[in-house]
Amino acid sequence: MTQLETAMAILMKVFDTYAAGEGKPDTLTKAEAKTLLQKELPGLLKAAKNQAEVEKLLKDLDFNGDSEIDFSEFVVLVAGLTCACHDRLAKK
Ligand SMILES: [Ca+2]
Ligand SMILES: [Ca+2]
Repeated sequence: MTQLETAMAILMKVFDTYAAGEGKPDTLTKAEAKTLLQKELPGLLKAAKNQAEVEKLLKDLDFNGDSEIDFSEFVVLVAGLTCACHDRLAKK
């Protein structure tokens, strides 16, 4: 696989691993989403000032309002963070 294909496969694997924890196997409940953020994006959680900000982030991610994060909603988060990091690196 190419590097980008590998990156996409990892993205799917990470999501599936955490989504399988409880409830539906193809979506993240709030608890699953929090675990994913804690384990995979600790820097983002550190950047959030408090618990309320984390809650708001999770709520904002849930575009269709079903209280779960599906893969497309998760990808929006990753894409947004990737853009933010890329902008920062590009400016250096
Ligand atoms: Ca689940
Ligand atoms: Ca949702």
